[in-house]
Amino acid sequence: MRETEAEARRPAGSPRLGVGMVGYAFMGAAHSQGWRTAGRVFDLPLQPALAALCGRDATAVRAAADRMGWAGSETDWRALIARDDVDLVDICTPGDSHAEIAVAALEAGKHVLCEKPLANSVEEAEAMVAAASAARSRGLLAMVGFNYRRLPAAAFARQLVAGGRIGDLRHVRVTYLQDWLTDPEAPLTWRLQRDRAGSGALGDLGAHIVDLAQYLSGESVVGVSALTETFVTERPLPAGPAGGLGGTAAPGERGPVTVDDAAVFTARLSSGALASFEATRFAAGRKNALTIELNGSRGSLSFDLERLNELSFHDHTEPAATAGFRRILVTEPDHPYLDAWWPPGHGLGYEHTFVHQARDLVHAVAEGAAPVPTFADGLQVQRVLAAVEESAAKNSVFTPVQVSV
Ligand code: SOE
Repeated sequence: MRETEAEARRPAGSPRLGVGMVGYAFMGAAHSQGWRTAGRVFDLPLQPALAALCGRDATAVRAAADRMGWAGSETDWRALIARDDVDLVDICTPGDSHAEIAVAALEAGKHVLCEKPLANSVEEAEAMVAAASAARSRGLLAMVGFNYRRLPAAAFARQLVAGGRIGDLRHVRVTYLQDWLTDPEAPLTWRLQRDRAGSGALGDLGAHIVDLAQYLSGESVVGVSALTETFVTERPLPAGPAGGLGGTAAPGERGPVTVDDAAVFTARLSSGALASFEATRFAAGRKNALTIELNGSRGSLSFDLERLNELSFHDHTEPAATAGFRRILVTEPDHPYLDAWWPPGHGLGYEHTFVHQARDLVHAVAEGAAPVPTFADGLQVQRVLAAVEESAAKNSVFTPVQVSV
């Protein structure tokens, strides 16, 4: 097998994979958890070493590095990607810096993991795909972080669909609902600014459900018809850097929200199946509610992230009198990822998706195999997001209904 640039730098026989990460807020914490835990739970061909964490504020990044288990810290991502002890760069920053960091890291001879959505535009995503394919010939790998593929129930659903258990696909029905913007006084964080985030609920939540729908079905979205809305167009500025979703508002000054609050769209898939998608941050009471149902000629599958150790399966070939949705507890050692975890019934959670993501990427690096989802998969999702925005902007495709009251 050809020696990769990363392997060439590693002392002979050392099983180390040096990771450098940019960004340490919510996603950075989740990815750190993944890198820290993967090698302790799974038997990996390379041991992830948390080499250095990067952020602009020296004191804050050092404190975060200590808290999350990173050996070093940097305040400039260019210094991070130049480090000899970093083989792989993990990008957990807002979307406006994904393309620049990813392309530079690949050119510097590093493998790359980039948080979703891959970029803020199709053009940026295309540049990232081009950089990834040039780097591939030098033995370097690039992956986009759609972590929900790594839910055992989702990976298992994919196996069932691919194995023909639901037959020919007719419908995919997906929602991703959160409520952290319901309060009109919630602060204007970077996630509400188009120049930082690219889009709103569409890119943040819609990207996940488009990827999951395509992954589970094994198909691509080939066309969309969409509506988007910004319900609250102005918000108070944040009091300080907002790490998680909310943060505190500063009194007085306000600014414009420049992204969508919600996106609803229908789609046609490559087989002709019909799909519907809803992504919103205004579904009061829904915290992180992702549901997906697939209906086929032989059966149906249904998943709910709030019950993530379960998968519902209806086998339509069974006699009607006894058929019906049954709950599969996805905690058996035969289910994806679960042979390394707890005994049956002792379920997993959100954070484990990041452990599985790290595990899969480490295997890919060790084996020199392209890790999925690739940057090309991320670009395909980006194209769907762009089509949704284009459709929503074209009021002409929206047929108004006369209101008679
Ligand atoms: C915020 O809406 C968010 O943190 C997303 O950015 C993540 O991708 C998702 O996993 C949880 O919600």
